[in-house]
Amino acid sequence: MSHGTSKSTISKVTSYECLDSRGFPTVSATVQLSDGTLGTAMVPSGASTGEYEALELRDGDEKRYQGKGVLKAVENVRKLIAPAVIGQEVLNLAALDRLMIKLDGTETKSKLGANAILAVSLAAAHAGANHLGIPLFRYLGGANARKLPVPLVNVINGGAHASNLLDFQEFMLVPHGTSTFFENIRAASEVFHTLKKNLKKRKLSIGIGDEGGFAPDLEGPEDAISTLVQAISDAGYEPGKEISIALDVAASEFFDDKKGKYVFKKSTKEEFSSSELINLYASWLDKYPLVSIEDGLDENDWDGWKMMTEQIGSRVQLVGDDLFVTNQNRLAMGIERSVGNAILIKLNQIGSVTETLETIGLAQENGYSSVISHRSGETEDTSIADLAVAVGAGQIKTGSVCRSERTAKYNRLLWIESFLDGEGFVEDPFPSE
Ligand code: 2PG
Ligand code: MG
Repeated sequence: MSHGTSKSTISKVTSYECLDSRGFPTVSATVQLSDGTLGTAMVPSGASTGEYEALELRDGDEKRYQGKGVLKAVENVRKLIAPAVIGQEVLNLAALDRLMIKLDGTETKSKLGANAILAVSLAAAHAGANHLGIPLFRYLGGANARKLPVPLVNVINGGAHASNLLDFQEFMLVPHGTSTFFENIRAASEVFHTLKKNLKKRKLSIGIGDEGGFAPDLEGPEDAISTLVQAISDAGYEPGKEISIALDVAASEFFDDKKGKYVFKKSTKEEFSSSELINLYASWLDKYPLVSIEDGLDENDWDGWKMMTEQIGSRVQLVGDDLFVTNQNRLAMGIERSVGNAILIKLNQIGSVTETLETIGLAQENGYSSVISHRSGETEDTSIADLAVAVGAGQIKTGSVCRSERTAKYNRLLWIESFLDGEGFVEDPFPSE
């Protein structure tokens, strides 16, 4: 049914260009309903984007924001999407998303822009929740949505997110030792501050990267990992039992197509084949409390991924980010080939709430874990915190415990936990025995 005039039909859609955490523009949209209810969202933006992501529409006009303006996407919301969705029922989010996908008509949302479509999709989800007077996590997840995620807290930044000598992009703390989000995030914060002291003692930089983690010139990935293990123990926690470590290698960023090798281009220029990198990871599994490796190999290295899954997939979570790009078809290819065992979920990689929920559903049906994720370019929008609880993902990756665009998500989770008033729970995804 469309073009009705019930209280929950869309009556107006507005959009504007706002700023993300790197100071570049991004799209915000507001959906208004016939009864006056509003819903607003802002979309994030990646730096180490996967080749197969939906298209983020940028103006390319060098006179504005160095070509990064999003006025075309904003105009697409106002001139093309708004007229199509006005009169639509907001509570049928799947139909609304499908309508926008059809209006776009391309595989990668390249006509309207995934940033334009997602802004409206997410704003509509908020409007629906607000119309019913319930929190977004309840709206998307139902009455029994109560599982709080374990956070993957990125405290050392490298790769495309920092101008230091680290080739790997993210070194994360995984506090999974308690049954509350509240205590787990405290553990991460205490280690973060201990790490800061330890880096200072070593006369290393305590300046931070794009996701709020430190960006010191450590000697390489293994130095970063052992530095984290040291900080965990120095803060009084037991590595592996209470706090473990996760990596986002973001290997596509340093895969050299011509050489067919992984090259540490920011540091030593060392070269690795897929199997050499896998051996390196395997050796770390023996030495360190490493529980999760994201994008350990390039997004097109399916054979390498297969080998990696066979060799270490039973010992560690292997997360596909650039590999799967939150896309059902890419994930289905992975499932078919038994590649990876977890998927990173980023709304803007696919460009609508409905498709994101469908991809999570496919992962869940096939025993793949889902890690809900921010982008390196973020805003104060906290929708992903609600999404994590709504689908009971069990894990969220949303940066360090500083910079407000990161802590906004943690604070929202703290709010959700307190709102649940004792009925929320954390399930340890990485029990130590
Ligand atoms: C990643 C993300 C988020 P970006 O690779 O997982 O941490 O980075 O948003 O730059 O793609
Ligand atoms: Mg990644």
